[in-house]
Amino acid sequence: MAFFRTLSLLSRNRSRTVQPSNLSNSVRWLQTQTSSDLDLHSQLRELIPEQQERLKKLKSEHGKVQLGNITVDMVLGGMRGMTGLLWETSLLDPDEGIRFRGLSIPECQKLLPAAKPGGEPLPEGLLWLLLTGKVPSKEQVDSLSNELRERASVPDYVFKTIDSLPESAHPMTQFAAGVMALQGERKSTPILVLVPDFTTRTHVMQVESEFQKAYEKGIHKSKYWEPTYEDSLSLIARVPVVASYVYRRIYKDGKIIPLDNTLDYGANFSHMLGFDSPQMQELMRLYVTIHSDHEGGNVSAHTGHLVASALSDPYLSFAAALNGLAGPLHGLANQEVLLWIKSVVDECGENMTTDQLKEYVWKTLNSGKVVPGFGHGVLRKTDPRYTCQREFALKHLPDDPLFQLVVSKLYEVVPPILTELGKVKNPWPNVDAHSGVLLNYYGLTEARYFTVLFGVSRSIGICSQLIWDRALGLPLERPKSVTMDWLENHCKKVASS
Ligand code: CMX
Repeated sequence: MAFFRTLSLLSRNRSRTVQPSNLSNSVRWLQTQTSSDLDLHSQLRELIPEQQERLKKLKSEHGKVQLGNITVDMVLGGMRGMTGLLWETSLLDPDEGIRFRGLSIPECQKLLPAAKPGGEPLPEGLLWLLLTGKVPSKEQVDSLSNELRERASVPDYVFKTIDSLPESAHPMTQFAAGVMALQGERKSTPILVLVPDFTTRTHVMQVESEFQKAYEKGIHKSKYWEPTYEDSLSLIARVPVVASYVYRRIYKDGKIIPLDNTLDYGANFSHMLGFDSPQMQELMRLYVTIHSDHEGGNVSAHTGHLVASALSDPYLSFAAALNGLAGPLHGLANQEVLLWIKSVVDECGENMTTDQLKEYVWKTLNSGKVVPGFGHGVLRKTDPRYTCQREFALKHLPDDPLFQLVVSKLYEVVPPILTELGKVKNPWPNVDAHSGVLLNYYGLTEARYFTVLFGVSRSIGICSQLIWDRALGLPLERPKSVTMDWLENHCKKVASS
């Protein structure tokens, strides 16, 4: 096989089975699988035919079953409440929050292998879970860690692409440019091209993407998932290297720290950024795990999925997803929260009174801004990703003044004010309300960088689903749009009938 998958079958080991109360169907079907090798790719190869059959049956037996009615409100309201996407890796319940292949965050913390007993889950374990629906053994996770390290080499032209941007460019811009460059070319094969003056010159035009190479050669659609798997695993392996390059370039005088061949994914990312304390490594494992996936409709996941539906390769699709993540109503809220909290402290002091904080929240709202870190498009309760970060803080930094401000004062003050507005559907904190405070405590104080961390984590969820998109042969996404004229006429017709 032309692909450069390097993991060998090291030993035989049976997967752990799990018995949480409400396992989803996806986890249940996968528990019945008996394959026990350490190779993720072989496991997927076994699982895919069964899921293809499942989808076929769903289409043929239940294709005409209705899932709801689309209203004008939904069309005008950003498609809220419209069920319109298949997304296998996770499902978001408005009250309970996210479940990864049926497992809640506390269940993942309990069941997924950790670096040491009782520690936070290793993100590689979550990747295995998202891809296979099985809780992996520690040996499987170690094997995947090893594979990701082996895939983590980043060609020099990626760094040159980033270097061609001004250092003042937003870290997300530099990161997304680096990811786009990853799709580029490793071995140059000059080809002749015609230029406008009708002369010819040599030009290099090849891609790193295994999917694109295979597509150009004419791969059969039933095999699309294989090069997509190769690209996805390589992309997931490489994004921490690109992301930490951006960080060190902007904030640490370009002093780059290479990958450590003894560390797992989360710890290595922390290490390459320049943070080697065991607690920061644990935080990074938790951070990467909980930010990875949030079902399919959020802007970054949906963008990645949409772009990939045109058979764009994983690098192109994920770079597009990052550009969506960089918006302040989505992933940029990660940075906005800390900047906002710092501006509150600057104005009111660390020992601000509740009344001063209320006044600042109202000032924010009255100036037409949102309070970052609160509200959600789907969730209707406090985000469990917020809660688990709060628990981490209670364990490791209970006396940190910013943590005190976030958990006690903001939690007390903001939800009643947002409720008073009368239009906010969820006044409770989301994932972004907490993460910046934790990172800041461990010395990662550069808030403008935070969304890049979110982006690294999202590669795991978006690429896992992308592999399944290809395996299941999901089609080009192309919903129908209408004009206001069309809607008005339609409503008139409905009223008259
Ligand atoms: N502060 C002020 N107003 C808010 C608000 C907040 N935190 N959350 C919602 N609202 C407003 C909306 O702007 C909207 O106002 P208009 O009708 O005037 O446009 C109204 O309340 C209704 O919005 P909604 O249905 O409750 O929420 P949406 O699904 O439209 O938006 C979200 C969801 C996340 C964009 C919104 O809650 C928000 O802007 N929050 C702050 C930014 C943030 O934290 N984003 C991160 C979300 C998590 C993530 O993706 O990372």
